[in-house]
Amino acid sequence: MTIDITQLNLTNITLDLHEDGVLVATLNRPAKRNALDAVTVEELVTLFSAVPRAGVRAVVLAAEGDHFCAGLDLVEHHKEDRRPEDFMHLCLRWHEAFNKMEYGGVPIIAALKGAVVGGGLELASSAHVRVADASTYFALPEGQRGLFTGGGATIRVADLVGKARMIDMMLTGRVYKGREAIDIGLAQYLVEGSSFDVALDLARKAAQNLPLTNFAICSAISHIGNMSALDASYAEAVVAGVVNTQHAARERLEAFANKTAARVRPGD
Ligand code: 1HE
Repeated sequence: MTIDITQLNLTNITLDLHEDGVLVATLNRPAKRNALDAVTVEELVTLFSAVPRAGVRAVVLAAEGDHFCAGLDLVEHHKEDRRPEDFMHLCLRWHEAFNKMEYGGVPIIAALKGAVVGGGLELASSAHVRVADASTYFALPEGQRGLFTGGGATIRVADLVGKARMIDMMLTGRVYKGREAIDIGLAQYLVEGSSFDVALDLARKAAQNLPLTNFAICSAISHIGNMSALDASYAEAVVAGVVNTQHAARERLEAFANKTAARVRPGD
């Protein structure tokens, strides 16, 4: 059964489904710098549980206001005065949402700006492609707040930048931006204008790939990364067996064979 994604009843995330199957999902609590309260985390679970079953070809994850996301809602956390088990269960919901993103099989392109900090960086690192602009900066201020990461940074941020850089970010509050942030792997693109425009372009490109191919790119690579080399090579062969023989690819292969398909060329 295909889900009508536009029928989801969300308050903190707005949805705009384009005709080409690109879904623009926008964090919409700019007055709170898009901090992730428990409600927003549930909405992320709902959204990214539905996306793979809604015919969505690619997602742009964007944000209202000047900041992508200020991480955990610290005011809610303070007010709730949570017990260890309460916070552990909350973290499991963050993981539910972010695993749905990373392993869901639908390309997610994050349009970053301003603060991408703490849980905001955990959210961004669950997307498949990150686009930063001149205003974007990255940090893990948990160390200074008396907290620890709980939304997957020990897995995904460490994977992007390496363990030593992540530990330094947390111990010293180091902030990365601009070219340096790209060079260490926090984002793949640094743009002069709007990160949203470039993210949308990239999503449109990705949306033209066959869905089964995108499914493999946006789930198998992550799953295979969790395996031993022996199991990984087996899993890769099985995935390629399915993807590389899909009927829908025949047209593209024929176009290459009869020389009508675009050739791979370096860009400008
Ligand atoms: C918030 C939050 C928040 C802003 N939770 N309410 N995250 C942090 O340590 C980042 C904390 N936030 C900041 O450092 C700054 O707010 C920003 C750099 C993001 C933006 O600065 P600015 O000057 O534009 O805004 P502001 O004046 O600090 O905040 C504006 C409002 O947003 C204000 O609310 P108001 O009702 O008083 O107007 C702030 O309280 C609210 N706000 N950030 C709640 N984070 C699963 S574990 C994950 C662990 C973490 O993520 S630790 C959190 C790290």
